[in-house]
Amino acid sequence: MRMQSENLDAIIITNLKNIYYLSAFWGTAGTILVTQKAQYLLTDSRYSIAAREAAVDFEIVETREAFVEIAKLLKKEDVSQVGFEDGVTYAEFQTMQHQLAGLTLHATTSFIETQRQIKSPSEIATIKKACAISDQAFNDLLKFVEPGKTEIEIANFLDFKMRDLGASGISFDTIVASGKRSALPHGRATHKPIEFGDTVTVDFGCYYDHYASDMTRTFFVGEVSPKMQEIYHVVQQAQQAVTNISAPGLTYADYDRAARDMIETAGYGEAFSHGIGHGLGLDVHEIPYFSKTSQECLAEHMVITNEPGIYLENIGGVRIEDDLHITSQGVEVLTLAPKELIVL
Ligand SMILES: [Mn+2]
Repeated sequence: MRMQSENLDAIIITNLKNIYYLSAFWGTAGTILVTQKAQYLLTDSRYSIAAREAAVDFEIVETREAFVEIAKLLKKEDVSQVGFEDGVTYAEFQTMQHQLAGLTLHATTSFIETQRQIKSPSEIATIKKACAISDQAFNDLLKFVEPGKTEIEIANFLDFKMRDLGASGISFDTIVASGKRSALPHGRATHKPIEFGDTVTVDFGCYYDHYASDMTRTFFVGEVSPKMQEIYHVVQQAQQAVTNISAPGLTYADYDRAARDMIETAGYGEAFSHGIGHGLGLDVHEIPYFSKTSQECLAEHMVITNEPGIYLENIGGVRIEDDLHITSQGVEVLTLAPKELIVL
């Protein structure tokens, strides 16, 4: 951990996904304390057996008052500078200040999330399974969609299908936006029925063994207008350009620009209104987040999304999103569902 470089004698980890990342313990209550000498996982009686089984490198402390115990543990060591995660609630911060009075508390940002950006081989294997489930659900969806089915029925089909295939749940509320509603980048599924000639954008993902997938596909029902066909091909080419250029060392700005340049050249710059993507792992949205100006660089074994889109109000929208694994040689595309223009 980065404790030494940040001059911390100890750090308190409260984010449950960071706790899982460090200890392999998954629960709804837990706190990790790491000092220069030892590492502890504090949790209550509901979880102590599970914690002992999973978090084999941690000393398990059973308590309902983690910060009271942390104060006792820290008193035994010569500790003065204590880090905590800046995502704590205000109430947790107040408890911490009260129970750890006398110690100097330092808020840290993305302390563990920074490490989480670089995935291990087993994390990548798990994300691949989550992606394969999404791929299969999409392929099955193409046989299910027909005029008359509502957006909510389509969303529910994807959600149930992913669970059927072994997912523990969905990684976010499934987006289904059809017809003119496809111009809403994050249109929530409604009772609107699919009509002949509709564009349909689905953005969905699942959790498999705690790791997320996130994929978007746009397809057409019955027929596709020349305009929608045009923007589909612009997005498809822009999305492919990003995948082609991806490799360790590429700046976040260039990652974004690869798609944005093509979309601007085609005359739709204004209609690509969001970022090109984000990191993916235990959280469906995690660092890195790509900005148009960041000079930070892609690194080997990041898992990120590539999701350009064009949204034309009162006409429709297209987004195509893949999950990418950055490799030493370039990129491995993890979501493999078809991307050619599909008219059902
Ligand atoms: Mn996404």
